[in-house]
Amino acid sequence: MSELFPNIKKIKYEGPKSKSKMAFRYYNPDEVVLGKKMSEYMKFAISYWHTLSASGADMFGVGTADKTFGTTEDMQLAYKKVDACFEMMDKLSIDYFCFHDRDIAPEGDTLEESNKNLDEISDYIVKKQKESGKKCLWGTANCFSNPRYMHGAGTAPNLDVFVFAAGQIKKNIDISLKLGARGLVFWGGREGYETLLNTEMGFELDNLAMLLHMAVDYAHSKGYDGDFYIEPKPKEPTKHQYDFDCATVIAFLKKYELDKDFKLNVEANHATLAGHTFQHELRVARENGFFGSIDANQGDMLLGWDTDQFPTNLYDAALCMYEVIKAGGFVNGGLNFDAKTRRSSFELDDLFYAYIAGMDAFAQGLKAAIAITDDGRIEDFVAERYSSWNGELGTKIRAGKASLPELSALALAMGDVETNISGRQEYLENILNQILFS
Ligand code: XUL
Ligand code: CO
Repeated sequence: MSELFPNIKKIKYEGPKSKSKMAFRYYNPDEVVLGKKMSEYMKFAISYWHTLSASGADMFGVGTADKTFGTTEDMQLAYKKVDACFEMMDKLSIDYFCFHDRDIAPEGDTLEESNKNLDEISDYIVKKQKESGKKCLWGTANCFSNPRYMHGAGTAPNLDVFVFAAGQIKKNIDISLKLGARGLVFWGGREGYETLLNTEMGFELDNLAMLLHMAVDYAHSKGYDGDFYIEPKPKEPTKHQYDFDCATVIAFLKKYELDKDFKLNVEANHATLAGHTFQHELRVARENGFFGSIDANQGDMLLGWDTDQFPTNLYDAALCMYEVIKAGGFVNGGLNFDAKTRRSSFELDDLFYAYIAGMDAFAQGLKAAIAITDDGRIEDFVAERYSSWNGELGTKIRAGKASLPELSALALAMGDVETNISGRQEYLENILNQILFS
């Protein structure tokens, strides 16, 4: 079969001193880190939609990148995209891909027709998976692009829309399972509101929860024992999205007794849109036992929208990988590059430069995260900061065995707090710089 990226050879690890334009300088798939090959630790994934479909179109102009791969006929193009995806995975040493149903096969005039397209293309993907050993990290149903979802899908006021979404999600579960996915993602791009003047918020949230329960029940009935993820995002396209951030989603999952089934898929640019750092969102997920998977990208802090850039910020990559390590690494999840090249980076080669940049940044991030623990100064400082709790009284309070009157008596005897110690933020930031750049 002829190559779709004939200019690109398989990208090799050549080390930091390499002068090659297309080489990994830090990502060495076979290097063993934390007891695993780097490729197994990172579990990088291609995002099918941005990589094979996004053309660089924006609100002010049509696409700049040609992703027709020599054909414009819908189904032929769908086959070509599969070929392109598998060629890229091979050339970049990426083992996983993530997809929406509508990325891999065109939507037909009816649900039945769309499902038939999915059956046909997924047969071909399974064949390519068997030949290559490549895997599906997660699948998701696109219940936001088609105009029928203008008011939402699981939260639509129109019952027919809810029913259609349920049908689409059922099929997506079938296809995801067929491709061996270990994750099912739910991102509610239009599950929210534009104005409360026309919205029954509680009614909509009840319905969304019901839809998710049905999805879990159905997947389990098919023998699925992988993860379910909600991917939080505060806004865009909807003004206010119900899956605002990790804390909001956790409260929703607990309220509707979905917390045993769902984890979180945390995306960097969604965190910053919610006014949080990426590390904050990962920490909230981890501390509450909801850490699952990651959409690795970055935003532009001067812009207020989701730019989905390839991640190259080493601080963020390091602090992200620090949280991943502390969470015990990925189980069913991984690092999906939910990222697209800039509109002006329109050549197909740019896709490779972008993935190499993201993978190298995360490889550096992983090494830096390990170095933070090995260095010890930051973690020792944190341990010392809380050391006043190590004695008998602290242990008693944390065990829930102290009372307010008892502590009041101690406070009265104390008179006032006599000592406090500095948080030493600047000292710690300097250490982080040393670790990252020395
Ligand atoms: C949108 C986004 C989605 C989800 C899957 O901002 O991140 O691509 O990852 O629907
Ligand atoms: Co995403």
